[in-house]
Amino acid sequence: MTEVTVAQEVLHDNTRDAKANRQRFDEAGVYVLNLMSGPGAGKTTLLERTAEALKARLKVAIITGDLETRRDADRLGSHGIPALQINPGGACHIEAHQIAKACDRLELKALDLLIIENVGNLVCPAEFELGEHDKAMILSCAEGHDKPGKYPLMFRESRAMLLNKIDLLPYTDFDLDAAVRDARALNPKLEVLKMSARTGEGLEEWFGWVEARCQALRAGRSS
Ligand SMILES: Nc1nc2c(ncn2[C@@H]2O[C@H](COP(=O)(O)OP(=O)(O)OP(=O)(O)O)[C@@H](O)[C@H]2O)c(=O)[nH]1
Ligand SMILES: [Mg+2]
Repeated sequence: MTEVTVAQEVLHDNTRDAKANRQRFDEAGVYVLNLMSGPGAGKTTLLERTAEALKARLKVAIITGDLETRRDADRLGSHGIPALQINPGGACHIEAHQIAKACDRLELKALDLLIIENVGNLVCPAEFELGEHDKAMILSCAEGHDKPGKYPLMFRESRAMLLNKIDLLPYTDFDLDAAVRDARALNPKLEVLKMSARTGEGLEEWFGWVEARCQALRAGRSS
């Protein structure tokens, strides 16, 4: 069997598992967001702040993919929400069957919002559907504005691009307008939110975005 055939079969199985996950999420009425980025763009930091801000209004849980440690799950769990860790076994992304297994440990029906923090990687996570309602990605101002053209799939697949670490703009040569222009050239519908998970700038708009997506699912307007 060739390498190409094996890769196609893996993707085929993943798509089947993702469909089953999606059915389960819809039956439970929980909105599921797959958050992706390169390593260190600020996923866990943003999710810590998101959990703090939304937990009084929404029942939130987070599943995080960490290759080697429990650090992210420990950080997230310290905010009083269920935070489960998936160790993707050396792979550079989370797969749908791993989400299914993690969900066996959650009471999905009791949740409003489930966020998946994918493995830090700008390429592979975008190739694997998890059954989520939306994908969002973080591009941080410390990574370079050339990333949309270099790693196009994640920008194409995402509903929203979160431009994080804007507090660092004065210290970098990051060109915000160029990043947005190049990302929207790949995905004209891409929603863009600018923020700093450190200073809190822009976070209210992000919290509002997440709440609005949860409400849209409840109202049957998730697509
Ligand atoms: N200056 C600044 N630093 C930030 C911001 N958001 C996150 N950081 C810092 O960036 C580093 C990485 O943040 P994490 O939240 O761990 O990033 P991550 O995307 O979860 O990382 P991985 O899970 O390893 O891919 C930490 O030192 C954070 O404190 C921000 O908005 N501004
Ligand atoms: Mg993290």
